[in-house]
Amino acid sequence: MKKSALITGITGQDGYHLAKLLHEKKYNVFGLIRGQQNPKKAEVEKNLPFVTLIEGDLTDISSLIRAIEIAEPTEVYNLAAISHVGYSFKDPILTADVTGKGVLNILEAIRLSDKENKIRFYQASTSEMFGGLDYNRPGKGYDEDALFHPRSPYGVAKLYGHWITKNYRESYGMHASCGILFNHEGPMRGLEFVTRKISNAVARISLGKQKYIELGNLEPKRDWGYAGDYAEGMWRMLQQDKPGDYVLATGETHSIGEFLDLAFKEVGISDWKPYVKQNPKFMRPAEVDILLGNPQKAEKVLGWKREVDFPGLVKMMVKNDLALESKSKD
Ligand code: NDP
Ligand code: GDR
Repeated sequence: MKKSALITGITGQDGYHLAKLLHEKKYNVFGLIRGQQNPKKAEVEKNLPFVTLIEGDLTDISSLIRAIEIAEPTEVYNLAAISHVGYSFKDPILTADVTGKGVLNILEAIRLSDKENKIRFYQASTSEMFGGLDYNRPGKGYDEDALFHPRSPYGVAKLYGHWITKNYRESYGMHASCGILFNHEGPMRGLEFVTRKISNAVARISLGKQKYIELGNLEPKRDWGYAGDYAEGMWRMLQQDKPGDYVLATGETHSIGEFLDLAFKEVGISDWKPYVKQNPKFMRPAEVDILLGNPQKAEKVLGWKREVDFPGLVKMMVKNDLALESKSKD
């Protein structure tokens, strides 16, 4: 029987990569899209023409039950969230409703609809649950057993989503897994995230369309991988006989300064300082200073390994933005 997947967050970066992967693997792919006249709908229809879109919202359980009735999925991937950490400080209640309680809504929708308990479920958990403070094992990195200490309304809401998923696994025997993913980026990353903001600005600066870029804190370090590699890991988690939680990460950490170094070098600029201004507007009330993941379990159990390294990722993103910006007029 052909497998069928329902992806929430289909308009996002990961929705794009996962939908492509599942289509290659011959799944019927359904995507939950929110809102009347969602501005990203046309783009999704163009990029992912094989996806059947179903209107719904993570905060509306009736729409989730309906989506499950229509898609009859064998797998559900819950990628939808208010996912911007900085924004979550501005709208913490909405973040709790979507990123936290939204997970409960979709789990309940599955439990109520799936009488035979056959649907496999993936929850998009995050390295933001660790928070960087208890970084007490330098060189080893956070693994599945490390302490959680979220530092933002987003991280706190995700921690609820993580634990409620584990609770449904333990209480109802659901095949429900959490991928604790460290930052993953690429050409489909939203412009509001720091890597894409930089790659886009570097392209525009080199083409004379922009003079400088405004950023917040340049010190934080992140374990940055390529989003395409991480979609493969999500799928592998749901192919296991037993559900579980897995860290996906590169095992390397780099500062925003290092990202700037490589990105500007890509367009022949060796000193980026004249092109970067700091603006407190982009700083957060609490910061996650350093994240480093330990993906040993995923490597061993899932046979997963990232393919794209840090310089390769930066190069890919700058080249993509150069091509896009060379074509567009503004
Ligand atoms: P994006 O921000 O690119 O996408 C988020 C998606 O959630 C969008 O499709 C958005 O739809 C949707 N969404 C937001 N609110 C709702 C709602 N109320 N109902 C239904 N859909 C909604 O995120 P990514 O693709 O980068 O990340 C995917 C998931 O993985 C997220 O949950 C994120 O928190 C998590 N994650 C991401 C990491 C990363 O580095 N990318 C790392 C670890 C975890 P719309 O277009 O309508 O706004
Ligand atoms: P992050 O990603 O918070 O790690 O969350 P983001 O790219 O937003 O920030 C990374 C670091 O860069 C610093 N920073 C800036 N960030 C943004 N967005 N804009 C700026 O101008 C800027 N200047 C400096 C931030 O302070 C931060 O330290 C991402 C999201 O995808 C989450 O959903 C996901 O869970 C985590 O990655 C893992």
